[in-house]
Amino acid sequence: AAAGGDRSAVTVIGLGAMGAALANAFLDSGRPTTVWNRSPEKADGLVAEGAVRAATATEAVSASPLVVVCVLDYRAVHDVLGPAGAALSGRVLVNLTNGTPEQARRTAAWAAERGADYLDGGIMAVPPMIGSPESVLLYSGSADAFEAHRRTLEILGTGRHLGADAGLAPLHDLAMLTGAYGMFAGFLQAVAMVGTERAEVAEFTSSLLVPWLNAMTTELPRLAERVDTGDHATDVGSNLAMQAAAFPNLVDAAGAQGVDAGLLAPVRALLDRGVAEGHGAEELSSLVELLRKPAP
Ligand code: FVH
Repeated sequence: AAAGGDRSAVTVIGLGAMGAALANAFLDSGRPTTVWNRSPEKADGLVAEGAVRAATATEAVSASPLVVVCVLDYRAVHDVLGPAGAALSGRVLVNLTNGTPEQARRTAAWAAERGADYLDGGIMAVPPMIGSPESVLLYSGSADAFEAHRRTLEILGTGRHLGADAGLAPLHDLAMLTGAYGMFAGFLQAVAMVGTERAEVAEFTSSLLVPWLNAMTTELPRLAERVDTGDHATDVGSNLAMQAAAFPNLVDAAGAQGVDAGLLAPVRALLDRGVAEGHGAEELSSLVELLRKPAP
């Protein structure tokens, strides 16, 4: 079949929680799917569903025009693909392993030396979401390879190609994970604190915390516009000086409840620095300028 056509074959290397979900999605949509994993028994369920088990990573690479790799880290990518390098020639390698922009760029150069087109990818989903439109996958690298295999890649979820620089997908992936970890850190701190006075935190989370966080996320596009324009004049009456004055209460109350306030310390320090450097009358968005100019 033509690359990207309805029946074009695909290889999946790495069958951990995510790799197995990727292979399952290809199989469910009827694609001839070859799989390989360092621990071969992880392929058993997929083989029972119709996948072809490759004996080696090189055999797996050789089986399909499109090779998807999803292993723990980039060291594992190179452990697995190092011996298979020559077999990559003329194929498209899609690396969905989490890593840094620099690792992606180096791997793109490594793939190019072996005659392969390269796409780096960031999966913005957990394994059960794979195959649904809510699963978003960020790609960067060869635009031609993305277009050629778009229909196959969109089996996994909604695909977004961000540009020719292979580092762009991991940059955006890590930025989005940073946002998510900020939210999770806030959740952990909030329930640790309120849980000192409540028998459970589930009702607090669903009836109070989640609606509050949802309301706060509606502020983000407005703050992002401030970042883009560099105009941080406040129009909502929540300037940095007010926030810096109130923030110690979060720290003190946590401490008084016997809860570690360590997660809050860097935010407090950043607010204080914003005020000290003359941004007290401005919006929270002005702190981005400070983050881009780390304190000495
Ligand atoms: N699971 C998730 O929720 C997230 C969602 C977003 C994307 N991440 C990234 O996806 C990569 C794979 O994650 P995973 O969830 O599949 O991870 P594990 O279940 O721990 O499976 C790890 C696989 O990597 C293989 N592996 C590890 N080291 C080596 C190596 N040196 N040589 C060859 N293979 C290696 C491992 O093989 P085995 O232990 O079964 O033999 C698994 O196949 C990851 O980058 C996430 O950040 C997932």
